[in-house]
Amino acid sequence: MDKKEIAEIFNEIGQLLELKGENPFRIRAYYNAARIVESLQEDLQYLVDEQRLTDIKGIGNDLAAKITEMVTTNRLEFYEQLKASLPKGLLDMLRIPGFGPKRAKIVFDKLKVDSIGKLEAACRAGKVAALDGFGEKSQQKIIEGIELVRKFAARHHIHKVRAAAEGVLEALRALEGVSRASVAGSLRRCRETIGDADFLVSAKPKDAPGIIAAFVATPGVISVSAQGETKASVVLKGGIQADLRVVNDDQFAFALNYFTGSKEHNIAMRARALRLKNLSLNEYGFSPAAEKEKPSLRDAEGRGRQSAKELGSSIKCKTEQDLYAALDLDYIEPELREDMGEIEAAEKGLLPKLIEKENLRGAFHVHSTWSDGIETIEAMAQAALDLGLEYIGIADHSKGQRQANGLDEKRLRQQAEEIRRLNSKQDFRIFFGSEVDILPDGSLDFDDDTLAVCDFIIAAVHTSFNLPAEQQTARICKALAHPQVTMLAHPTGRLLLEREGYAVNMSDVIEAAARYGKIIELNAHPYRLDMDWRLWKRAKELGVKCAINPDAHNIDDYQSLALGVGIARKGWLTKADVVNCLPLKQVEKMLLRS
Ligand code: DGT
Ligand code: CA
Ligand code: CA
Repeated sequence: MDKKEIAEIFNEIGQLLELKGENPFRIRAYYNAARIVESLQEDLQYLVDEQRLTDIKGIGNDLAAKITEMVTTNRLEFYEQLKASLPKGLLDMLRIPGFGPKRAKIVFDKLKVDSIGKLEAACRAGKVAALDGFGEKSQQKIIEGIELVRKFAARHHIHKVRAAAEGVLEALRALEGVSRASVAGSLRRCRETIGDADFLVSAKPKDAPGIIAAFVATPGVISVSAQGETKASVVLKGGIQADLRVVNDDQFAFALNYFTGSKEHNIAMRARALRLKNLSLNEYGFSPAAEKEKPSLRDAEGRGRQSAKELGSSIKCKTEQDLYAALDLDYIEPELREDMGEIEAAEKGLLPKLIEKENLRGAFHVHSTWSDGIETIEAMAQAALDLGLEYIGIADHSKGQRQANGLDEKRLRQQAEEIRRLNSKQDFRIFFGSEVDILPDGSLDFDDDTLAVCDFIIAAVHTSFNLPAEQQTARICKALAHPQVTMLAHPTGRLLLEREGYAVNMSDVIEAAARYGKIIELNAHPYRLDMDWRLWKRAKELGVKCAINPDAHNIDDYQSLALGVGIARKGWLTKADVVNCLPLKQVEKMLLRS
């Protein structure tokens, strides 16, 4: 088990103990342990081997023994027993937003409710509202929360699926007889959430069954849903569904294109093949279109498959590049294949040269121990330097964020001093910023003199999510109009698969950013990916710049920058559109000007 998995189990133990009404100190110790383990920099295996776990603050003998057990045996007996001692549905209920262990315990104790289904029934019968400390409003919230859980149940955050898919892909590539292997589907297109992971492999037909058999036995596969000669569906660790197809190598480019999708992109491609070349296109290849196929798009979708099998492919395409070229198109990167104008642009040679991970030169929106980050400024700077970056922008919370240890005016000035000191003794540049709360009326959490201490200001909504859209929009636009604001943080406040963003008119916000020359953040945290990729094309047209921000609270969080780049690519952005692709000198100039 790795750090993340162990941290998750400690968190769950905390919740299970809360459900049992255990001693709060004992509960807190597990939540703390989860945080500590997740942010550990050292290798766990090493700490276990050297028996040095107890050197870590907050890890005593008992926790050390549990971590050792998990690292060495991949399970934790204590946790298994604890889980077995409570109804499983009780834990499921904790996935309902805003419904924690304390509330779960009450409905369990008072109403014998031990599953989401029973909870919903109890709410609909008005029994939950009647409980002490609940009321009509929270009952309604729970019903809405259950609907959200259902809506989101079948999808996963992309970083989780990526992590699970990496190992599978590696295992596939290592198999005997495999010539090429790739992920496909929404994972390859870098969608923000993923329904299932799709894998594609090319091999000789005689090797296909062996490859399928090896796939379903890959470590990380927890159950097999379907298994045939050339395809299989499984469930990976974390409940992630995955599909594998095996095709001949001369079909690979076609199959990769088809299974990468999107479905809408495929339909447009097929229509183009038919219209322009009188060819039928499907996952096996091109073939001459049958006479009856020509009339309509709908027919093209339905009948292509059959005729290709009958006729065999007539144009060879080794790669997807060849396939697009055969349709007189520039190569279209997977991230763009959403039928949002990419085919027209590829036809005219107007596709942008998309930003790449290597283009990033720095990162704004980095937290430190001064607010709710877990590393010092110096450690965050060093880690960024190690990643090859030239600068970071520290932006801890402002005073309104009391629970996040936000800085007041005095501490902000002290932090400015500290950063000046750090900058004077190293080559690496730390810009001094603040993630300043936008108050409900659109004013900022600091006065202008205080704001002026900073090199840059990230304005952020963290409160009053329930304002009517018009008011929320006006609030944000007013903050953007403030001369000292540099950029807007996570514009909708959404938490993917957990909470919808607040109601806000994003096209007004984008226009305001354009009017006032303000940057919009692409918050790269895998739960946010906010501003949404669908909106960047419009922002770019209006000249609004993007900052791909890690919103880093620990060193690992810098990894999300790569995901941010994927989403920026999905939004058609080039390195010229992204301010943290600028070299240090130009960032200095940009911040001085604003
Ligand atoms: P997901 O799994 O919901 O996140 O999204 P995808 O895009 O991975 O969808 P999935 O796994 O159902 O199918 C993978 C790709 O296969 C999809 O992107 C396009 C292609 N595909 C699936 N069904 C159809 C279809 O009915 N027509 C066409 N043209 N393509 C399809
Ligand atoms: Ca999929
Ligand atoms: Ca699939």
